[in-house]
Amino acid sequence: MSCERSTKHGIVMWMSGCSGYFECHGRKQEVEESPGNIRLRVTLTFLAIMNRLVPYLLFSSFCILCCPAAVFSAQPSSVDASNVLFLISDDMNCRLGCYGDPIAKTPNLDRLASMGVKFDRAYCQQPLCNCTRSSVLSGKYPTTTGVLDNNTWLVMKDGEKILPRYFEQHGYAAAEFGKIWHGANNGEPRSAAQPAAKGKGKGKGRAVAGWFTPDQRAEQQRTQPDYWETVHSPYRNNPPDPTKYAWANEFGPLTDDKPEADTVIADQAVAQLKAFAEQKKPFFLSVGFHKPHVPLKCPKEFFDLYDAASLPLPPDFANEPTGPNDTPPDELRQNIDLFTARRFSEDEARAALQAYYACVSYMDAQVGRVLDALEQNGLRDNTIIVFWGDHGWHLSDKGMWAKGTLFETSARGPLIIADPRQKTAGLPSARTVEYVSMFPTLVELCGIAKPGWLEGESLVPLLKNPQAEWNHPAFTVQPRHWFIGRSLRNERWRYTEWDEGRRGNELYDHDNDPHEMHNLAKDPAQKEIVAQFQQQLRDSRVGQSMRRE
Ligand SMILES: [Ca+2]
Repeated sequence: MSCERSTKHGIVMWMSGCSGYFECHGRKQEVEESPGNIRLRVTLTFLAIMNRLVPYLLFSSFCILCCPAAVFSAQPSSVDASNVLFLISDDMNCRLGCYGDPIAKTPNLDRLASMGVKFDRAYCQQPLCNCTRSSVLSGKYPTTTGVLDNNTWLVMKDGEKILPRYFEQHGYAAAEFGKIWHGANNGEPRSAAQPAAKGKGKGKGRAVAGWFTPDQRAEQQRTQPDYWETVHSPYRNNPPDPTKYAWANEFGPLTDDKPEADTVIADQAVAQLKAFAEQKKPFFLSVGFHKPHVPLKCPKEFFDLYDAASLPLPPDFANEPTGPNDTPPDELRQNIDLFTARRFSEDEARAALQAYYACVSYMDAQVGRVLDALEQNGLRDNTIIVFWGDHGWHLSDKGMWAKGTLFETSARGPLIIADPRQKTAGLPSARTVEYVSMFPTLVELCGIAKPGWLEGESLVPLLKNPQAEWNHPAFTVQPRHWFIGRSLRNERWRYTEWDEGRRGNELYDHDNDPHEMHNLAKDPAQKEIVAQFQQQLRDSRVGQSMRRE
């Protein structure tokens, strides 16, 4: 099909820069961008115009005529000429060849890992598209942005910039293809973001039905404490409606020759790299792939890489959401992505695993095309490459096919940073790092001043020495209804509290229990370490913000 299939799950998703899915799926009226809407924003600095007046005369004139505000708001600065290639995958966990998975066929991500530092313990700050992307792009924790679900806007304070816009402000050309954001969200400054609860959106960051500002969410929490009892949100732990997710449950090889969205996105990125090479100007290129997000469909050749019947199931496999002993009930969530609100068999799980791996390999192939284009255009030696999945994903472990839990599989994701100037290519780092650190890392690598609102720690010391001393745990949060689950991860332990402990806590020893099958929070032998983590969590930035009275 597919025109219908492509339109529904491919191009529309790509158009919106959003999976359009779950809480916004199917609302075509909410789509803000149009196909082929290449979001190229070029800001020429005064310095660049003077230095390269002749070759850029025509292009500068075009920009001045078409985008006077952007041109004149540019703030020339001293810019290191390092380019940035920012690659994102959607709903990808660490089942990759370079992360030690014996099944996954990911030659291109393996190649990228050999070019840089692979972070083996990298964690998103909230395992849900809108929240983790808003965190990375703003440089703030979700408990600071207040973006804690898939229908809340990121609203930056006036004067603050999201990551690619900050690079533009410092003389970079920027372009974005595919799913960078979730939905129409794009990090408008407060003065420009005026979303309303009702009305059709036209222009990003403005009125779109069903979306709210963080301030509006806070008001709802105060005045409508039973709001999530009546508004559908599986991530806030409302019962799922199976009829809404039939499209997500479909998986298998594509049966037509229509290009998948990620193929088109890679095409655009390849063309843009060629254009950037000809411009000879620093660039920040963001490329967001959709796979392996559901529906798990891709060309048959990628399914042929895997034999479903021989795929092993995880040791904590279960036929429906099932936690270890004493799991706080809020930790588990119902499945909606696959096997919506029903049990599944081992054979069904193996078939879905094959589809997941196939989509990973398909996306890997698109990454390979972009890496090849970087090489072919002579940009490899002066381009920093970042690859990250927006969060992890359960693959039948604990009976879930989902993100949105605070278990390791959901909170952990791939992160690879390749800086050609470093001498650490191919080395792994075992330190616990956070996705919110990407913003401060990139500005430091590129010689740009670190803005004051960033909350993450720069990873540059670990790029220089992946085994350097590092005393920063990783924090991940996930709300249920109006309360928040908060989790702390260091190199050995994961400690989690729901509603500041009122609704239970969890402690897992990863040295002895890598699949988190034994909750030790109530083990008398761990009393001291629980108290230590409890204090550390509550003293942290995510523990101090959005506290309940
Ligand atoms: Ca995602």
